Amino acid sequence: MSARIRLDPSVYLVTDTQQCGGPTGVVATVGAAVDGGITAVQLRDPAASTRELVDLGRALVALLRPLGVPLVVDDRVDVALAIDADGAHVGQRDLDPVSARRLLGPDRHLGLSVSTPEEARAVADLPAGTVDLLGVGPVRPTLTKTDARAAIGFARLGVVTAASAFPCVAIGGLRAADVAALHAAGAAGSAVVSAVCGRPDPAAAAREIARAWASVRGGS
Ligand code: TZP
Repeated sequence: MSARIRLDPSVYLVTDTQQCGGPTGVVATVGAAVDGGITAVQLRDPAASTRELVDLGRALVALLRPLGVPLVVDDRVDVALAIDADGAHVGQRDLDPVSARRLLGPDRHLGLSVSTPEEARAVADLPAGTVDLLGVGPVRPTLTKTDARAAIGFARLGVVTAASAFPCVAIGGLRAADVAALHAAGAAGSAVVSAVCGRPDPAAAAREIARAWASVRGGS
């Protein structure tokens, strides 16, 4: 029986080392955001060296594991395994999800980025248990990811979530005020970078998003 970790994607923080002012700032931001109520963290730093990513990842595992907040690593399945993270997230141009699952084993989380209903439907053809969560976006234009695809908007987000057999976390230019629209479009959560990273009060920024999700979910 698989003991795959449970990841609540409702308030999903994706880290940006530059926006946080460096690796120490990432750890401080994540710590504050946990106080604010984030439910999952993705370590993302495409510009970091492997060693820098491993060092930052280990610091985040040390912070988050005792608090029970899952950490996944963007793109780098090798780093996720090296630091004993809770999982990984891959994009359409990264390691394919079947290979990622083979490396991760059955118990870690695996997310996959999609932007179209076709990509969302294709996930259903993968072997059972390959992917746990889809990241859908960018919903709005974003300055955070320089090579992001064109923004899909909220209506198209709804089409993608309807085509998906998996929970979907929306990403791209999202703020607390978007949560009701995301929920209405079938998203299970919002993944945010600049709404929390680099904010003067990341705990308050995270809390605003967490409260918005609690409210649309009926206070749960
Ligand atoms: N993938 C699609 S958009 C994006 C990623 C990693 C960046 C989202 O950043 P922000 O600052 O929340 O728009």
